[in-house]
Amino acid sequence: MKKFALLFIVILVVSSCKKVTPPELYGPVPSESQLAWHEMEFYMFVHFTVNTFTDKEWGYGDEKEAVFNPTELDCNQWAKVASDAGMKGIIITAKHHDGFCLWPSKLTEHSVKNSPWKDGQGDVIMELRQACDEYGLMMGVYLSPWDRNSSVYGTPEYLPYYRGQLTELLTGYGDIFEVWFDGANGGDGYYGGAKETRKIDNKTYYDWLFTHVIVKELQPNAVIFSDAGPDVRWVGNEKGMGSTTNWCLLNKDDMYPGGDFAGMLGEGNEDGKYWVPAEVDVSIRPGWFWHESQDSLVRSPENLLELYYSSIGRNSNLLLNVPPDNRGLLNEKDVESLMAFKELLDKEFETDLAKGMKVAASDSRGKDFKSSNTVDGNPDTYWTTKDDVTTPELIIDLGAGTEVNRIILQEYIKLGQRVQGFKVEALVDGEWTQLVEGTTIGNKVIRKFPVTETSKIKVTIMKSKACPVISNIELYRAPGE
Ligand code: FUL
Repeated sequence: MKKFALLFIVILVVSSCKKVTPPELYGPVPSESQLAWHEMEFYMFVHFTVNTFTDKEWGYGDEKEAVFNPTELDCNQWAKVASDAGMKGIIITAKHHDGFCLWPSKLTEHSVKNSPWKDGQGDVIMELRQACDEYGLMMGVYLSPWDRNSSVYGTPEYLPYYRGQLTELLTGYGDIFEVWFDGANGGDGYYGGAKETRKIDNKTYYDWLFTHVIVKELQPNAVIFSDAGPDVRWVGNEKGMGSTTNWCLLNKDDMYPGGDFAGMLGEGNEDGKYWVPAEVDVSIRPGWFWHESQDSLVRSPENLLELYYSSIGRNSNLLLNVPPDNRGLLNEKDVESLMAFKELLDKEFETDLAKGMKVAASDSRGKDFKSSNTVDGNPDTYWTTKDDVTTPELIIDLGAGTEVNRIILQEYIKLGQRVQGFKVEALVDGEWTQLVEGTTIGNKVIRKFPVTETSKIKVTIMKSKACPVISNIELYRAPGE
């Protein structure tokens, strides 16, 4: 009998020491550079070129270099504003469709080197690099594939030119976090004086795969953006609207920049073969470039907050364009609005009411994966269940009755995007009342609901491709009703 008891104790000890393993990866997962990109969340787009001085959105390509003459250009001001607004980087139009280069490219005369600005000795990209370093921001570059200035655009000769410019940017200016390839391609232009329409085949002309190899070789940590990835995809609109169902997954094999896919880019593909999350690009003004006539049309702080919810709150990153004016400064109107927006944002998410609260779950995989990991403020810990459990629920005990009206949910995306449906309820007068219902979560969703006083919040995963893996839940009482 004693022997049996001993054996039983040994089995008990051995089994309790046996390490419970994390769930297997499910489907495509993000690369290291994509994970770093997800953490960037919010960054600035800077549209700046000859258009800033000619009052155009698309320069024809015949603009004289002499028009580029900012009187007070100050990249430190751009970087300070970006940083004060809570942004983590700046992506600049090193060359827009007009072909004018903001750096002294050796491959063309159409650049700052022939402008009066700093007597042709200036380099906007270098100044931005230094400013980004000063303010702890990442830097990214936009290099328009379409070049309305180049005489060789539309011929095979253009490709070495384009790639040569890309190489200058990716070798001369430190670490680049994102390389932005625009889908707008081909049409009429100056083309070295030819002044004609040149159409290219978006699918074949640029031989994108080869260009991607160059980027990966020169900047292994950078992500590549285009309509079709390969690392980050366009959200499919320029209105600031992420999709409420938003898979970080995409079947991109037959896709290319400038193709006719906008309609499906918002949602991505539930069964996508690649991890290609969405980025929302939108301007703080009606245009992408500065126009004096639009100084009165800058988005309000409240509108910027709505953009935050419809992008970052929908599992996307937000690339907000703030174009410098013809002095080379972010305009007072834009700065004022951005700073007021940041104040609103800070008030919105002032105190996380779920942090450190007691949590109970219908299932857990073991102590390393316990439900309280969702409220520990540590992005590296998570709650998950046994493999065969895909619809668990979790209850956060807020103690006393507490007013709440916002919830943040995050999956631990290193193990893949899994959740297909969820709901959030509150215990009100002894009954569970539904606050929110949703489909995907992914890296992050933020949802609003009417102010509700409750002592308990229940999150139910209604449908998941595999056992859900939730890293973070936050609750807030934002100002207002
Ligand atoms: C578009 C361009 O044509 C616009 O000028 C702007 O740069 C926007 C971000 O992308 O395709």
